[in-house]
Amino acid sequence: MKKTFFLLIALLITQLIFAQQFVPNYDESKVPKFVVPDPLVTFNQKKVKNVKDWEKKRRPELLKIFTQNMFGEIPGDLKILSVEILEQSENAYNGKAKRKQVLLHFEKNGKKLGFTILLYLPKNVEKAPLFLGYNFYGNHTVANDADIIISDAWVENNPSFGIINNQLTEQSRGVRSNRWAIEKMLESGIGLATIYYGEVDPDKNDFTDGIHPLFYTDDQKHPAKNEWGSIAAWSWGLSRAMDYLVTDSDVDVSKVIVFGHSRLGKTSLWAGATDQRFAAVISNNSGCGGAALSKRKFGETVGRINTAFPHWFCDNFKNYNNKEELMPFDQHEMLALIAPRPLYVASAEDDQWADPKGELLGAYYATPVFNLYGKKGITITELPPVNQPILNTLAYHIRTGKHDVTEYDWEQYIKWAKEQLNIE
Ligand code: GTR
Repeated sequence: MKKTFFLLIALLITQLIFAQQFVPNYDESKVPKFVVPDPLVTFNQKKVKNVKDWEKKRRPELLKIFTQNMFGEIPGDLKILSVEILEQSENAYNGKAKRKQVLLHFEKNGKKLGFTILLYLPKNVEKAPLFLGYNFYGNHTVANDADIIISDAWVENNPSFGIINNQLTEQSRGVRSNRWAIEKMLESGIGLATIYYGEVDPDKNDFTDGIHPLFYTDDQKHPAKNEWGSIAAWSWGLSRAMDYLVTDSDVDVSKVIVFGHSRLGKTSLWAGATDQRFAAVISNNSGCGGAALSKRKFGETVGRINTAFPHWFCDNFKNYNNKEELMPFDQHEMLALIAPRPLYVASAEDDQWADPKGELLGAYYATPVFNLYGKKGITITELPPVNQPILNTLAYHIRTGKHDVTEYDWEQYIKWAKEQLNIE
């Protein structure tokens, strides 16, 4: 009895400490003073003077530090075993598109995994530029299209989409069509390739499913401290999708724009940083661990994200829980890894959790690297007026509204992508 009482008290105290630690700060005057690491000075204090220094010295050391301390190393190589065209049609999306559903098979150490890419390609374009991005609730949620195959992978329950028992059903067909301006893309001569992220790695703190176990040796149950979390696994999946796309004669592989929202925006940034075949990158409301500077500790923080989602990053990243000031890097340097390729960072006014100002500053402090290549970036340190995009190579906007992907966002992305990648 006494023991239970003390245990309860201990539990209460731990919870209180936890709650206090993670009260998010939304007050600009309480943002701590911090030093922004200079992307153009190496860890040995050598000034990066030109593109060569950047590409030969600084970029590789930054890529390494993000890999080892944040997203995690991929423990080996794995190529597509086989490609299976599950379905295709010359007459999809009210006759405006070709559709393909392509299943990629993988196998390693006797274990298997497969994920399906849904492609809509504009009919009147011989080799189409593409937006490539993950969806949160299955390919069949992105359009009201009866022919999209429903995934049987694990999914987070969402009763408002009719998702119970962690299973996708017919009920959720088209429920996320508002987040994908497919019509607008097709009219602009750009296609869409999308994948349900849960097929690559289910979004839960469980490393016995998804892609991770294919790389385990013996009775391993978890990646090592410096090895990949789920975000690196998802971005690995985008690179494997790219491996397929380069073989698809309907696609212009020099114009694949990797896109993602929120956790999947963190993913698109990491995919763009690690795989230079992506011609451009879009981060929609990616926030903490994405485009926002961690050292500001505004909204979601490193400690909070690593506690709520312990599987997203590698375990080494937890060393910086509530110790952002000790980080020898910050998110602007991840954005800089994408230079000189076009990069769009987008925020939403009511999405303070993702720290819009921190996202703007991420772009601002990445800009010197873009400038090194003669490309324009972001030169302001105060948020611009809402709905007034800055469409440079490194682009930024803050729109009205909440954490979401809207028609407005897509209008900007399409306009910018067309300009940046010379899409007719
Ligand atoms: C939130 C998380 C954010 C963001 C978001 C999302 O709960 O704290 O970092 O990733 O989820 O992915 O929708």
